[in-house]
Amino acid sequence: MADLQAVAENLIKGNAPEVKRLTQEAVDEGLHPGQILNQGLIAGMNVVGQKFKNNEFYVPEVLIAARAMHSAMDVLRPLLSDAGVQEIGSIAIGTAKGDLHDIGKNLVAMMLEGAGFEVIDLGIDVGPEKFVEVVQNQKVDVVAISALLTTTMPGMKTVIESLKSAGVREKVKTMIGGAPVTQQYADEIGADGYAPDAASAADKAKELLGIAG
Ligand code: B1M
Repeated sequence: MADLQAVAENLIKGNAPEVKRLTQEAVDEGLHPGQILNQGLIAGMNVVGQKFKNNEFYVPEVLIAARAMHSAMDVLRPLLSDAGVQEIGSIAIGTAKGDLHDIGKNLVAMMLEGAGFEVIDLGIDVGPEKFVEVVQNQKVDVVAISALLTTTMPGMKTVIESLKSAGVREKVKTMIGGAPVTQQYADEIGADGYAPDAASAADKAKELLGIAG
């Protein structure tokens, strides 16, 4: 039987082939991809984060765990997308300038895809000009910015200001998130929305666009 705890445990150990195999097994047994994501992969990654914080893990262990997570996401990504219906809106997402963390951003992107959004992933270390450019040149309903460092959070404000300067602020909704980000910060910088985790990010994006359910 699919064992999501084993998924989490192997992810913490950085055993990529086993994480991928167990993820595939869980999928084959019919578990919902969102459940595998939350109770297996995210649960494991949270422990990794905690261990990193407590200096029990160092950068290499964290990177190896992140690689295991990515390999399992190759299995889950298409299924999360399939769980969605027709695209309900378009979201440009990126990690703030100077910020190289992308695990949370990628999870948010996948949940958004799973909820039925078209996701334009701008990657990591995304400067304001890149956000402005995509809003000017493509159909974008929401600009979503992730930051994991207190030092890169101000970059989110710069994006919003740059959208204003370029005259496209009113064309889009903006939402932000990431471990150090709060609703209060979102209010302070004039972001339209904040979400604490990947699942609620999808709900928030729908709410911002007035999409029910
Ligand atoms: Co870094 N790192 N890191 N790191 N790293 C943190 C963030 C840190 C809290 C660790 C610590 O010290 N306790 C700390 C930040 C301190 C601070 O500013 N407050 C830190 C630091 C200091 C650094 C470096 C400066 C370390 C150094 O070099 N001395 C350096 C900076 C590099 C840079 O960005 N310029 C650095 C580097 C790295 C690695 C490269 C080794 C690696 C990143 C690998 C990668 O992403 N590809 C890494 C990692 C993995 C972490 C921790 C351990 C885990 C982050 C993670 O992936 N969490 C992290 C410690 C921690 O979080 N406890 C840490 C799992 C992920 C699922 O959660 O990203 O929070 P998270 O995403 C969640 C929510 O936040 C939310 O949904 C996600 C899923 O539920 N969310 C959104 C995220 N984005 C959202 C956007 C939304 C809505 C919700 O709307 C748009």
